[in-house]
Amino acid sequence: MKTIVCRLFCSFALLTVMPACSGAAGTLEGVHLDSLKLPPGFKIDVYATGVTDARSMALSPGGILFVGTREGGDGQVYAVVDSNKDHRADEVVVIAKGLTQPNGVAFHDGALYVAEISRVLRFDNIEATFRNSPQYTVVNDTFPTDEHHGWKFIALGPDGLLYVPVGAPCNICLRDDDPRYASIMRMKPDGSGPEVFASGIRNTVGFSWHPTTQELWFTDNGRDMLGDDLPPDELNRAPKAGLHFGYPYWHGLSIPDPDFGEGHSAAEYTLPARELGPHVAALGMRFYTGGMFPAEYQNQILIAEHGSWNRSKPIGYRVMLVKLNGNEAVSYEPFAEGWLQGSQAWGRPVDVQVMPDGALLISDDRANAIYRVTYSAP
Ligand SMILES: [Ca+2]
Ligand SMILES: [Ca+2]
Repeated sequence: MKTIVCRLFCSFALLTVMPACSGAAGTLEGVHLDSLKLPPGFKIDVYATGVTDARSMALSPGGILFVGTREGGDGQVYAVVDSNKDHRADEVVVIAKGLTQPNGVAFHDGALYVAEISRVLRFDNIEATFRNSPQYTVVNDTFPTDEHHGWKFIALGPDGLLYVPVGAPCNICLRDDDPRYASIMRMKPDGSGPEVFASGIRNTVGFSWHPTTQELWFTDNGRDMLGDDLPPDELNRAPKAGLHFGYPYWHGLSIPDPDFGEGHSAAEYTLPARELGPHVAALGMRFYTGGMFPAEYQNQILIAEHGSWNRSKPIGYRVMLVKLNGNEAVSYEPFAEGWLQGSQAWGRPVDVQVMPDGALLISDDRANAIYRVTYSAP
């Protein structure tokens, strides 16, 4: 593997195509910050550009942002580095390439974990080695190889286990020949002991654990081809192992699947904590745990919506805020929007990441950018 270092900002060689140093961030090619709307007091800026196919994010203790990709590049994983600590990236380093849809990234015990479709890799001591063609160890290569919903979000749970979802290899199908399909699995970080943690999940590409209850919350993408407004995407809560979340039999709170739902009822399944918009493609989600945003945001959920394709009028392409009252998800409202203009979207949010200073990063795999949202009282 060859390490490629791309110096993004303040590089004279790139000034002509990336005039980031001018401070006129709204004019960056393909990025239209001026069209983005957030609540009063919030500001959005560019953290990094040129991050081709920026997908899931994971932050190291030293502040290096690792970013996975799906299919828009060369199977690469990035380290995005803010060397001078001015809250804007100075370098985007390709630490690996040629991987198979390495969407998932997680940091644990000095190592970066990367999930391809069927393998989980570990790059040891990555903060010290990321510039020097780091080698990896394959910790598990036994996941299904299906490309359909095969790309993964991964994260370390409070139980010290690595959570690895396996999507349904289809739009809608029953694959009870292999209980790993349409599940969230978990295993020891060394790759041993994989087990199904939760089932009946079509395709989750974002999850996180509540900061105080330590319970897993996750997004799930609803099936396609049931019309513009059915079914909803979902925000789910899994307080324990062994729950079934409905797929392919049951969608949202109350929708039996036309092909698989007959003879089933809502009572058989763990229903979503909140129905999200139809076809919005709810992906990355995090609890806001920083100290910068107003107190009302504390421990609330921010969800990146990648945006619809299976709908006559597009929706999504935004970051939503879900407020909780205990375990009840009591509201669902736009937090950052404007990537969708009319029927055209210039950007597609994929993941969100709370930074140590309380700012929120948002990745975008269409504008190939990472944004930084800050707050100061108006
Ligand atoms: Ca910087
Ligand atoms: Ca469900």
